[in-house]
Amino acid sequence: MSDHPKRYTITAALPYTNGPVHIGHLAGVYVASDIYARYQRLQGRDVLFVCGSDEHGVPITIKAKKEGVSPQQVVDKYHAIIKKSFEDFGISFDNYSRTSAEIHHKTASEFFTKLYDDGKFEEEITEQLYDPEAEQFLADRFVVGTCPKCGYEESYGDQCENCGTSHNATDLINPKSAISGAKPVTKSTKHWFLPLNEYEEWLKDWILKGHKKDWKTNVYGQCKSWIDDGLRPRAVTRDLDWGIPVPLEGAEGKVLYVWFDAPIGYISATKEWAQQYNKDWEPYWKDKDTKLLHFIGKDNIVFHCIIFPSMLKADGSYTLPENVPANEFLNLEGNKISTSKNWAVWLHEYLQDFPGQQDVLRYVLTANAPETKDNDFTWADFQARNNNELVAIFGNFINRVVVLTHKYYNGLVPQPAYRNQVDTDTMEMLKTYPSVIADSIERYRFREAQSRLMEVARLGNKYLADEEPWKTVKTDEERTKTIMYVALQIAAALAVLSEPFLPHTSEKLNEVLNIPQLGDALNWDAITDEKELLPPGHKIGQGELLFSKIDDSQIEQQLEKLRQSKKENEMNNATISPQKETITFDDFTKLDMRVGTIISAEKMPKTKKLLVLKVDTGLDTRTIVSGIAESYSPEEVVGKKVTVLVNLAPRALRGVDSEGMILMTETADGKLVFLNPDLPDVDNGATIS
Ligand code: B3M
Ligand code: ZN
Repeated sequence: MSDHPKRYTITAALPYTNGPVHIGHLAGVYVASDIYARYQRLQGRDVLFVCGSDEHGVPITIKAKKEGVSPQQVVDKYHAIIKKSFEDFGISFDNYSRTSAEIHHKTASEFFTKLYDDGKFEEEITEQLYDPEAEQFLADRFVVGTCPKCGYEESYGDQCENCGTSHNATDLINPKSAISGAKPVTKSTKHWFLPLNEYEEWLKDWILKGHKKDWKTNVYGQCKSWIDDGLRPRAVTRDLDWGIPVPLEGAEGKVLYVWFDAPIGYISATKEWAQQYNKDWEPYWKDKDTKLLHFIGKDNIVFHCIIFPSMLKADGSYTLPENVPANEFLNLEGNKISTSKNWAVWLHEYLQDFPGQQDVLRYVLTANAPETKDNDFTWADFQARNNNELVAIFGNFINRVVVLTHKYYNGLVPQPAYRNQVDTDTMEMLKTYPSVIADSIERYRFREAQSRLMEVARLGNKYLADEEPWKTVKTDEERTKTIMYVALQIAAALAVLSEPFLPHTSEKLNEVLNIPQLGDALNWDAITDEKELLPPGHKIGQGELLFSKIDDSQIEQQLEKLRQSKKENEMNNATISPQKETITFDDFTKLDMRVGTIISAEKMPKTKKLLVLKVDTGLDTRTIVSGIAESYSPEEVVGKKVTVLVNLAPRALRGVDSEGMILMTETADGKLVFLNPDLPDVDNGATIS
């Protein structure tokens, strides 16, 4: 392994405090960062692992409005739930802070003031969107409209959820206020901007030409595309009454933009921790020999790779992130996880429904971690991985070793005799795992690392199955001792190596094997150095089952919960939209609708919703861009008969001219379906009237 920095500052994205934490957050950020932090601590390295609640920003004010309470009440409620569920789940933060804490307000204000005093901001009076009905300026999230880049009609003011582009609210086509629905007007207001354009060259050097090629391809790719698109000044203040007041005269009614203050939250959390333990916070952020790592989900990449580093650079005294190992998204039973649709597995509910089984969820989320692409969580897979892997392989091996050691030797590790080739090969193999697992973790490949860990349990199981101590015990006492000795060493190695992944299991296993009694000697390196992990004569503890089977009824209960959410959503969506304004017959006859057939289809690159179709309309073959990619795959639609509005003025979507529109309707659960003129003997080009 390469040499290591003096210390690690590991941050995990601060969860928004407008709802509890779900498995999507865990799989994207928290389990991975926790494995990494625990692993580095086990290696004896100086680690600081921080996180906290992100309590500002518009989503929280929206939630407060909806629930008829104050934003502070919203964040107090969810901060408590989130903090407790992280603790119960075993995420080993050194400090879990919150951005409404005084120390954070102070830290963020001072950060802003220093940049302001150093002349790092541009001050500008700009035209902002203002809701004349609600009489307030509209923050990004309060504006929805059509994305100028991909044509998605429900883009937020700051970012399009469809294509991921970040933009300014004034760039939206057909903007609408999310508060009143009113068409916003523009009104002038003064704000402070960080001129990202001035950091473009530096970012190019640092990320593109620098050593950041070892960043994950998804992260590097997003950064490159942002930089290549050209960066623009970015407002770091907002007209809003919830947040950290802008610490300047004449800035009343303005607060720091949430994405300006939130990442500073990592620094405040460090300061808070340092105060508590009487330490110096600065080396964790300013020493050259500190490795700063940000664990985040893919929707946060621009903020952690471009904007926050530019802020740190502007200050000048900070180190920059060494890596930003962002994950993709986790889906649930084939659908996107959604807080508003209650399509999620909530951590605090899981902990209630599966008491003592934190590690099962950790295991499954790591096994399916969306490291390089979006992935799916299903309850069937959860059950199978528990029953067939944790119980049948890991648990079974340990159980056999412990039971036999008690049965044959009263719980004492036996003195081994002659080692044959199988024993030597097995011990040699065991020795290789610490570095193999470490190597995967150091490269942020946690699913690979965990599957290597399971190989150790498999190695143990196979060894026992092949050597059959339950048979040799009748014929060869010495041989049996050797077998059990080797098996016990594998069990001890598992206790150590499983800690980053399955901390509760590791703790239990330590008790079962009575490892604390051995002192500090038993660590990661001891396995490689082939020290005796459990010396002859060591007395192990009492057996305890590490894992237990999860039965169908438990799974059924979870699936029923999801079905319930689906039903409730369908009921909420079932509202029938009112009839539109009356039109004349002439108006109707202006529509030229024809029967057509889709003859080819492909996904529009870099979008989730759009398919580019070639449609035979009977008149011609034309290109139509249709927003159906979440309902149909390209293969499914080829050959379908459809109804096409052919005389719609062409419009460009993502640079492709769309020459018409395919008529569709939506099912109760949100799937788009064709109005399919599936009649015999109707040819392409037939008119509909
Ligand atoms: N609160 C996370 C999110 O998108 C956002 C992260 C802040 S990290 C400084 O849920
Ligand atoms: Zn878009």
